[in-house]
Formats: sequence, structure tokens, C-alpha cells
Amino acid sequence: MTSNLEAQLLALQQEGEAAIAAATSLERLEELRVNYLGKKGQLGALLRSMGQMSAEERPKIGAIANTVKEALQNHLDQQRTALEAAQIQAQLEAETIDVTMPGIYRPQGRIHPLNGIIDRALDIFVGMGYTVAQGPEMETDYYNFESLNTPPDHPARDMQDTFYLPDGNLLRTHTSSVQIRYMEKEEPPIRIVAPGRVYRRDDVDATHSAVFHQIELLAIDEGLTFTDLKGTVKIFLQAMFGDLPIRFRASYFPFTEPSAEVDLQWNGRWLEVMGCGMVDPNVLKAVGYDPEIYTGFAAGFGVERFAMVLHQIDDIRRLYNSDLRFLQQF
Ligand code: 2NM
Repeated sequence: MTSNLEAQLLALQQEGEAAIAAATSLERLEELRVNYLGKKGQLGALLRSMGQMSAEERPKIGAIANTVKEALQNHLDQQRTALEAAQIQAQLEAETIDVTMPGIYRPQGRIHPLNGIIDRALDIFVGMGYTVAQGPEMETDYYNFESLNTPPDHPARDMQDTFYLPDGNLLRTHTSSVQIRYMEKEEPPIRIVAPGRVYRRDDVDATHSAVFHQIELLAIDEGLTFTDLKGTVKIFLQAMFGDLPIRFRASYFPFTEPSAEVDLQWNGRWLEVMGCGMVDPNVLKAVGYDPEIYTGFAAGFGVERFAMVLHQIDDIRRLYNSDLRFLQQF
């Protein structure tokens, strides 16, 4: 009877140890723990039969049962530690990064040369205290021409030169319309710079595009003179092109008086780079400013032309083709 129970206990230990050693998951291990050592487990079931044992057999079998229990518990603990270590090892191996792999190629973007010029120019004017102003590309005749002292018979108003829309509106031919809208809303002193797309009915060739970009600046204040205009233009061109000789040549715009073209000496030649002038009193009156109190200057330039000079681009159309072989040079 006793030796039978002893043999059963040892057999249970052997069978249990083998099952534990064969367990390959923590879940399986927990099943085995419950099966052997749990409240309704096999060891407990064997011990319950101790009730029928004699008083001298009891401690002996009890001691054997304890060693069996401890042995199974030790095996469970060891196997759990081993399985946990294996699990971490497997995770580490699965998540290994091979730093010698070639990586995912991501083509690098760039600032378009036109935006590069716009960014630089705006930075320079913002540094001088100017605010960036924007407005609509579709305009009324009033904001594009009439308010800008441009007479009805001026060639710029011709159907040949301006895109008119069926409703009588038009595509702005300069960003001066933005300046008019701004002056209507605000009071002097004013310092603004207006970048944007403008439209002209030109035949497209190496130096002309029907859509191009312009930047115009405007300053209105008490006591501004042509000297302020010259200084501002000179500082701007220096920041943009370097310290090169510049000259002012008398010219004509409907919205400025006097007006001038600005030339820059570039590679030994005089290049026309900007137009400018003192804002015509008629323009000031159109926005409700008193020309006896306020004067102002304005200047404008084409972004494409600046880009072509600075980057030695010989055909304006290259700026719009989106040919990466060209664009990636900048
Ligand atoms: C230029 C040349 C000369 C100009 C004038 C004005 C305004 F709104 F004040 F009348 N804005 N921009 C101007 C003057 C623009 O671009 C070649």
C-alpha cells in the first residue's frame, strides 16, 4: 500500500518532469502546473488518499510528496525562465535591423528657382520693414488700370495685350492692383511688397511667357523722395546681385511721375532689371490719400528675368517645363 503510493508519487514526478521539459509555450506550462500542482491536480489527488494511511507511514509519504512537489515546482520555474528567455531572444531576432541593407530611396525635393528668387527678395524687403501683400489674379478694369492712372487709350488696355474675360473682368497685368486694394483699406505709413502671378497676351518665346511672376514694392509716407527710392532699390539690388554698378534712366509709367528704369552692370553689359518711380498724385487721390501730405515710391521687377540672369538660364520656358534634369541643378 505504502510502497504503491510511493511508486505512484515517483512516477508522477517522472511523468511531470518529462511533460514540463517538453512544454514549448508559457500557456502549456501553466496548463501543466494546474494539472500537477493545482488544487484539483494529480498530486493533490494522490495525497488525499493518505487519509487511509497509518500514523507511521504518513510522515514518510508526506516527505516524499513534498520532494515531488518541490521538484515539479523547480522544473516549472526553470522551464518558465527558459521559455521567457527564448521568447525575448526570438523577439530580438525578429526585430533585428540589418544596417547593411540598402535603405528606401526617397527623392529629395528642392525649391523651384522662381520660388528661390521670390523667397530671397521677400526676405530682403521684410528685413527693411516691408509687409507681404497679396490679392486676386482676376481683377476689375478699375483696380488694374483706371485707379492706376492708365488712360482708356493706353496700349496696355488693348485686347492685344490683356486677357479680358467674357464678364468684362481681366487677368491682372501687374501686382499694382494689390497695392491699390491695400491702400484703400489702410492708412499711411505703408511699406508693402506684392509678389504674384501676372498675365500678358504675349506670344511665348525664349524671353516671353503669357504667365509670369512679378514683385512690386510700395512705400507711402510723409516726406518720401526720389532719394528714398534710389537708396531702397540700391540696397535691394546689392543684396540680390552683389555690389555692382547701377544706373537710373528716365522712363515712363502711367502710375508714377517721375519714372525710371534701373540698369545693372552684369558681366560688362548694362541689363535692365527694374522699373520704378514716385507714385503719381492721381493714384494717391484714387485711394483717398491727400497728395499734398503724402508722397510715395514704387518699384517692380520680373521674377523670371532675375532667375534667368542669376542662374544663366537662356530660355524662360525651362522654368515651366518641370524637367527634373533641369530643376535638379538648383
Ligand atoms: C513698377 C514700376 C513703377 C508701381 C506703382 C504702384 C502703385 F500702386 F503705387 F501705383 N505699384 N507699383 C510700379 C511703379 C511698378 O513695376 C515695374
